[in-house]
Amino acid sequence: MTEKILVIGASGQIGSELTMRLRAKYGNESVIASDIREGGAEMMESGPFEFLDATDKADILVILHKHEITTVYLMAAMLSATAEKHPKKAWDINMNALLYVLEFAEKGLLKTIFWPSSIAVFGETTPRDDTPQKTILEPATVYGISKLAGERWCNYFHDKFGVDVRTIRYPGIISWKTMPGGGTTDYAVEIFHEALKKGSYECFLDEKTKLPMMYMEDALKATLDIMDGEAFDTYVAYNVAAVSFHPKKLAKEIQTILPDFKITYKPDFRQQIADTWPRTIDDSLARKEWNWKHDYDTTAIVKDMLKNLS
Ligand code: AKB
Repeated sequence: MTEKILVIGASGQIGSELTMRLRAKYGNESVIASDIREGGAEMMESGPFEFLDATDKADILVILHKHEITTVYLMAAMLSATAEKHPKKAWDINMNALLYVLEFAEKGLLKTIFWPSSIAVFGETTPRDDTPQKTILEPATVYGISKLAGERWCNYFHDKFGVDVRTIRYPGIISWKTMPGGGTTDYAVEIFHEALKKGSYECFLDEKTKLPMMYMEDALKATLDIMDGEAFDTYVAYNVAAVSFHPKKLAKEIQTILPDFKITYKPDFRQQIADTWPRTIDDSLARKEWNWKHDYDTTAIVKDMLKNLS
């Protein structure tokens, strides 16, 4: 059977670039982008697009049938900072869409699902350095709770019904094509835009708040790699790591290219969220089991971001 892919949440930060990468790999007509809002011109013009509300079960089903979809990448989500403001809506978006596609896969309507989790599954009681694959999971945020519940549902459908669902726990993702929205790690994207536009940035996290981050190129590689090949015997929501830095370190890297760049700090409610997340991640299982390897270190990320945004 030829692969027919539906990306739900295709206009978002990761969804938009993932859609283009999948179209390059499987052909434009084989990858259907969908979202509640239009995406950028490149995505809208290069292949099929459907308006789709990820919480509308009936509509998802219509699109699965219409395009004879075999694989879903479920990228629609409300991220950590916004979810704290709209807990019920966040639960609805982050949970229901996942349960719908798992159920469709159980009924044999789908072959494979990619569903991303996040470092937000970890909490205050988790070891914050070299956070292990298997550890205490007591998230303090609505977003983290929904991601942890999602992981357990994926595991349940995998073990009980043989659903092929694959998951990685994304760290903060840094990219230049599409802005992120509503995340705690978003400062690491905003800072580049402001550095070039204004020469300064007021950071909403404290200077020493170290968090795991990854360049979009590496996030796309991890996503495509875990989806390549046969289904796994065991469901694992894999830790994947690339770099870890705090705002002061990122600012210093930017200053090597833009020496006049200035950063100030005004922590807000997102500081409390960041304080419960890991500083560094142990991703040795992903490296061993499916050869995960990142390419971009902090210096390379900064160079590439400033080059592309200039
Ligand atoms: C967020 O900050 O909410 C996200 C994430 C780490 O999942 N970028």
